[in-house]
Amino acid sequence: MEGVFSPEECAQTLERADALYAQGRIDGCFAAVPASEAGGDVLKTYPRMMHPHRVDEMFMRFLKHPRVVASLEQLLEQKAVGIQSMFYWKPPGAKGQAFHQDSFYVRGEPDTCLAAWTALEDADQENGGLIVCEGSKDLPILEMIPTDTARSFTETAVVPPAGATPRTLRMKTGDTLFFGGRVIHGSEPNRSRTRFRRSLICHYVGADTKSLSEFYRPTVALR
Ligand SMILES: O=C(O)CCC(=O)C(=O)O
Repeated sequence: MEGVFSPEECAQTLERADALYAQGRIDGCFAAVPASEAGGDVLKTYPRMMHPHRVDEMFMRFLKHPRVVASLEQLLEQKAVGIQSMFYWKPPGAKGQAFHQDSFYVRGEPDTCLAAWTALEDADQENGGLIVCEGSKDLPILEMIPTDTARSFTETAVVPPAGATPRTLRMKTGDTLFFGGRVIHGSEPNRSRTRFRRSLICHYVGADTKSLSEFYRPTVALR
């Protein structure tokens, strides 16, 4: 969906991320390692922020973004609750994230997991934009096997079965992709020399969810 976040909202998110990052570390959210101690791993210097909505009012507000919530509820055909926010810097040279299904981690019962992946700046093949496998949304949860950690900061991956076709998306600043928890997705390294690929990634489940991995609690009411 194009332009879910306005240019001002994208800029505001980047500004808040900068302000949190300036603190160096926030327990339960991130801990940055100075470049001089990171052994060349830029993701140690720019680690993703986990659950920034738990420590920052603006991230909480954007987890509840009215246009996101309206789309989620249309897709889910019920009320949704927020379970996760993440902010990715993905600086030049950063590794990607191997193919996976979010439902593998979320373990919702019933399984209604939906992601809202918002580009805070243009994302494409060069800077490690999101890759989704078309034809994968109704697959069962697949086995995870060890993967190439030279290209992925995560260590395990699913192998897309026949009929699941990887496609790299081109997303403009403010665009949001909504996708279900069974969709196989991931990304390649950021091969740009200059461009970050900053994104806000939030996860939701239907309000009728009975059980869920503990990592995603407490859930957040969206209205
Ligand atoms: O943004 C990426 O590179 C991958 C993000 C992702 O796979 C996820 O949030 O589950």
